[in-house]
Amino acid sequence: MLKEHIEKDSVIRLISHNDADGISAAAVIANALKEEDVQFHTTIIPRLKEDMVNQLRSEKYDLFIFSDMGSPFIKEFNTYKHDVIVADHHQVNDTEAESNVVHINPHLFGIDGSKDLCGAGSAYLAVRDLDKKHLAHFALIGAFGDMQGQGGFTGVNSTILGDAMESGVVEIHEGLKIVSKASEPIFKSLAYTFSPPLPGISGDLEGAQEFLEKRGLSYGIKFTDLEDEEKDLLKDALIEINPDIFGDCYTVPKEVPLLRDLEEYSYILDACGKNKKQGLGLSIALGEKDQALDAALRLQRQYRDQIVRGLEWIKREGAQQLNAIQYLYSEDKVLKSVMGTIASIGLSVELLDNSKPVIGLSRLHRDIKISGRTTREMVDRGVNLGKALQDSSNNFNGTGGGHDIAAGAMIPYEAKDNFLHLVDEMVEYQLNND
Ligand SMILES: [Mn+2]
Repeated sequence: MLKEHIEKDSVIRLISHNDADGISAAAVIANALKEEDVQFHTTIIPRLKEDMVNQLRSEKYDLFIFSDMGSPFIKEFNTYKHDVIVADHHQVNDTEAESNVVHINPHLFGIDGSKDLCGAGSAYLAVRDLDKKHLAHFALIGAFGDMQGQGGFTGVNSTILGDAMESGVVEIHEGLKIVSKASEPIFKSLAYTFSPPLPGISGDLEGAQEFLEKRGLSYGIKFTDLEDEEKDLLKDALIEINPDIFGDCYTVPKEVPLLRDLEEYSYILDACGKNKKQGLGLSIALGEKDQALDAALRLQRQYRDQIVRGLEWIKREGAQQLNAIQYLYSEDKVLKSVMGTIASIGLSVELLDNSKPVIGLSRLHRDIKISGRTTREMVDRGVNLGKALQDSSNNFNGTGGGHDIAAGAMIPYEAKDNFLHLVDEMVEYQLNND
């Protein structure tokens, strides 16, 4: 379908999600279309809602592409007069796509969309056979953004890694998996490394400084400026905290240093999205450098400070406990903006109890935005947050869904306490009935 539209010189409408995965998904498609000299119009949004689906219906484009979103709306797209491609990886319903709709989603093939293929990966599959294997790294950046690559790539992701290696765009080498090795003083590199988590150091600037001082390492210089002996000393000390800190690093050799590491690239896109500068993220992925990169770096610094502030808050206040879940609630502007992220990191650096899913709540006027996160172990024990948040939010006229391990919802403010209790009951039920 895409090939036909490219040949017909169609004008294409691209709609994607505003997180690192969604921006990477847009980057795959936009780069592919740019290379084919196709005209397209991209919009990156926080979530796809029914009113937008209905409003797009009347726009005059030949083809719509939805990436990292769209699967819940196949029924609506079936009634569009246009052609539609949906490249998503979130949970699906049972509506089958009509002939005007191409639906790419790992769940349709029994593949786990929370670990084996991300939205950018689905988008990559849409363009892969148009001779676009050199764009495979964007699929992997999306996977990192979706927390899918951290323990090594599996499933379709590893097939895509194969494409990236084969086309020479990505290289793998062993090293310390700490961030900003060449751009920040070492104590910040350590404190801003959230994956793999370094308990006592990740998100803790003072903890990171103490750790380095105790070992006689200067904390104020960059990792790349350390002597080889010091690097070895640091490596051994970090491996004692978390052996995963040393391992495969994935790089794009042709990229500028700031964007060379795939995982760090995903953090830059994440920082752009979280600060409502998704256009900046996409333009970087389309090749803008200089001022665009400076602006992105500023956003990243600011975003990391916000995460550290959020983690300090969790350390100070802890989470509110229910039977089967725990929750975080804040009306603070900064904390609200990083709620989902600090919920994930709080679990991984063990600031939060790993045996209970965490529900982060951020008040937005009359609504509450919910971010739910849990661990792979809890999913194996039966927890499905996507289902719990979908069913419980629907019960209070809200909307929700996502993955078993990470999900989101929006509910009216008044429903907050009842909603939390319902989610608590549902998770308890999932655990007892698996
Ligand atoms: Mn995604």
